[in-house]
Amino acid sequence: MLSLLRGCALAWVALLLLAARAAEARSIEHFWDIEEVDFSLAGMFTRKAIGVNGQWPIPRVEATQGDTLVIHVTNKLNEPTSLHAHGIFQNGTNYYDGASMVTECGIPPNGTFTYEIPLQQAGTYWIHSHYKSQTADGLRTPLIIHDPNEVYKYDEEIVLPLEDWFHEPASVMIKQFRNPDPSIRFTPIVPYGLIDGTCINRHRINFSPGKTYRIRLLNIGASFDFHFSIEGHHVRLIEVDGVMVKERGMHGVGVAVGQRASILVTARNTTNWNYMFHADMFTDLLQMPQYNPLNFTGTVEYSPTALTAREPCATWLTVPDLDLEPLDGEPMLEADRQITLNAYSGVFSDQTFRHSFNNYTYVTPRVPTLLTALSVGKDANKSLVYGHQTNAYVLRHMEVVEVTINNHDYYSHPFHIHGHVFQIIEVGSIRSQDRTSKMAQDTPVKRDTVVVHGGQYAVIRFRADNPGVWLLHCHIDFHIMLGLQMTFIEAPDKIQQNMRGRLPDRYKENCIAQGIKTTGNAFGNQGEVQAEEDQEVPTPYPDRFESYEPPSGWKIVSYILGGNKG
Ligand SMILES: *[C@@H]1O[C@H](CO)[C@@H](O)[C@H](O)[C@H]1NC(C)=O
Ligand SMILES: *[C@@H]1O[C@H](CO)[C@@H](O)[C@H](O)[C@H]1NC(C)=O
Ligand SMILES: *[C@@H]1O[C@H](CO)[C@@H](O)[C@H](O)[C@H]1NC(C)=O
Ligand SMILES: *[C@@H]1O[C@H](CO)[C@@H](O)[C@H](O)[C@H]1NC(C)=O
Ligand SMILES: *[C@@H]1O[C@H](CO)[C@@H](O)[C@H](O)[C@H]1NC(C)=O
Ligand SMILES: *[C@@H]1O[C@H](CO)[C@@H](O)[C@H](O)[C@H]1NC(C)=O
Ligand SMILES: [Cu+2]
Repeated sequence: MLSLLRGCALAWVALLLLAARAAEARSIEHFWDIEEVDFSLAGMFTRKAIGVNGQWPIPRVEATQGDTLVIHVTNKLNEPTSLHAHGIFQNGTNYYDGASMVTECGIPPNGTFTYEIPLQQAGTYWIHSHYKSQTADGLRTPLIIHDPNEVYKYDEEIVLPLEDWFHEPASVMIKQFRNPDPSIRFTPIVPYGLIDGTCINRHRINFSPGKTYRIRLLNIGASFDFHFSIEGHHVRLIEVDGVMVKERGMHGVGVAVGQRASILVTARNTTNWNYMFHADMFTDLLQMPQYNPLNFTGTVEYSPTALTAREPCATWLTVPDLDLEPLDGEPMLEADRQITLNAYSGVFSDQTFRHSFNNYTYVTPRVPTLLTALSVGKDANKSLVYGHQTNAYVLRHMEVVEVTINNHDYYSHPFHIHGHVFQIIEVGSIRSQDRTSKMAQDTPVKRDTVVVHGGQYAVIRFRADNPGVWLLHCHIDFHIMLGLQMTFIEAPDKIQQNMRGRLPDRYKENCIAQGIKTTGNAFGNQGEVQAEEDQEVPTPYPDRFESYEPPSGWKIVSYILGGNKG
């Protein structure tokens, strides 16, 4: 009785504290010197990583919903940099979205910039560079935003950032991936699997008997999918990409690059045994099936002296997006407008291998797209002022946009949108021989990153309720670099009304320091971009495009993963 009373009293105190905290709206301030550091992986090999204040991995950022995250950046690299808060809506603060040459010019070497990001959402997010492939070289860390009124009950929280880590810097690998010769392009690359900068097999998760843990899984890597499970334990999925969902029992959870998931796991009641956790990595790029997946295991430790029980469970399941329901119960949106994006890859006219949407391979404009939208007046409504190669679509304020993404490649792509979550409406196959498809329920799940497997399509919908310039791209770093990216210009009239004259300090100075124009179309000129201006841009070679039919000898990871094929 006494302990029950004390329990209640404690709960009340906690509630009062939380209420006080929510009202406070704190500012979470960080000072980040972004610089290269030597990172030595378990004494095995050392290479440069892009770290912060001399450290890698970069310490994670924690905040509470309602806080403002303030990061003062000094760029100590010898190239530009930027920071993107992945999954954060940046509603009214598009200029802090961090997409280099899209929403800002990038922070030049020796330059500074302060991001001031209102955190209106709660959940599991991350921060990473959006300049070239600096994410792959390590400029990435989780951003955990606590909800003062958390719906699910748990005792403790464990954050597991899963990441692939390579022998070579990304710039070297990208040269390889651009090679038109498939035998060079697909030379196997075998990455390490890390959690928070340590090898997965050295990682220990400590469990106390009977406690319930919220494990936040984040794939903050550059390229590969992870599948996480714990032997001898069931997991309950409660969050995907910051969206709370109705609890769903699972054997394990898959997270593709850019995706996050929270699971609840209740520990066993005794400390007699330890268990293994799996973080298996599915490596689409590997031509050697015997290495796929790369099976990584670590330890769930109840007691340092206990032996490890084995209860293998060999099934890999992706997250069944179409069966999930968001807790907010938002009904399926009715589409006002349809856009189809065909993802193709192949050798382009410049003799490099590239990715494309509708045959446009993304090439960064000479003027950041947001500055074009702000400076060209009524022309901001015309998609061609943003250039051909940004693949820009101008959206009307508040319209519901339906995007069908057809993946004509034979490997999967995790597609990510900025400034929004989208409902996942339908997933299916575009192969003529198996026209399967599956529709969402009345209240479709919302995410910011959806996996579309090779030869499959996904239909997504979102409301254009966030004026700004937002990218949609594959989150595989190497695919962004090869052009799998496009642009939404959402409500240009509202962008001009809301953001003109509100650009932060040093925003334009950072452009001028790099000789980047701050007005005009994608080339800094007047009016729509003419074909001549875009001349040097690569176009597809009709006869050298790849398709979703894989070369013989390939083992398709998508089939193993199952996707909607169950
Ligand atoms: C940055 O500043 C350092 C020290 O002041 C200087 O040595 C270096 O040349 C500068 N680099 C650039 C790119 O301006
Ligand atoms: C642990 O013990 C509690 C209370 O005896 C029981 O309710 C619970 O089901 C047990 N949990 C497991 C995982 O065995
Ligand atoms: C990983 O485990 C699966 C299932 O046991 C197996 O088929 C696969 O070959 C393993 N991968 C490696 C690289 O050993
Ligand atoms: C084009 O601009 C007008 C006002 O200048 C606006 O009413 C209209 O909605 C715009 N169209 C789009 C697609 O934004
Ligand atoms: C942005 O803010 C507006 C006005 O407060 C709101 O109507 C809209 O839903 C918000 N959009 C997003 C994506 O947060
Ligand atoms: C893209 O180019 C390929 C090869 O030229 C062609 O087969 C395909 O129809 C084109 N797709 C679109 C959407 O234009
Ligand atoms: Cu991709």
